[in-house]
Amino acid sequence: MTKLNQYKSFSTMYNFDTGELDPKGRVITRKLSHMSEMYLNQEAAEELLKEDPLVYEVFNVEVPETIAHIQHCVTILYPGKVGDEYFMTKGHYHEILDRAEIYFCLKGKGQLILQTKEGDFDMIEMIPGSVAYVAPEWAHRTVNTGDEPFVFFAAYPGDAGHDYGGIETEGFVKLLMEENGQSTLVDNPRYQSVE
Ligand code: S6P
Ligand code: ZN
Repeated sequence: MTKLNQYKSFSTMYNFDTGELDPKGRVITRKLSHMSEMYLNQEAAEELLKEDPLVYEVFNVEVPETIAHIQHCVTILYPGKVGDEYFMTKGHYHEILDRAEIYFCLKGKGQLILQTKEGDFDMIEMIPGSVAYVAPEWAHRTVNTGDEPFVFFAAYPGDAGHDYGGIETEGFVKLLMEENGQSTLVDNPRYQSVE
């Protein structure tokens, strides 16, 4: 007699026009008020908080958070700036630090900012078609450097989890700002090693 498998396969539909998933799954909505203290120019953040714009949304396909599964989701990061600093995701390490991730850019353009707890830093350009590999132990944040929504698909081990810890208070070692119409990396004066 055939034994029934405990798992079920399924698909989700990506909408190429809206960038959303159908079904939407577990939706995370981050407005400026959820992360305004992460931007360098606090005066500009205060001013923009009057409107409290939507910075990004994540559509998470719901699968169990165990190593047997693969979490996957789509992020829509809207265009905008706080002062000269582009709209960005909070950024995180994985709670289980050595869990890698794959990002696939579908729409718009941006940069994937990466760093390790040892202080290594890296940046990968994301345009439609870019498939980026976030290696184990690297924190990752995306930044929208364009003027349309930057949309990417991500997949990572089911048990990875998210650690926002030090990044929420100190940010990344470098910030991506617009200077004379060009995206430019600058040292983050608030950053100290999280070690
Ligand atoms: C999850 C993956 C992405 C981000 C999303 C929002 O491991 O890296 O789905 O969660 O882009 O970023 P953040 O930093 O607010 O979780
Ligand atoms: Zn991640």
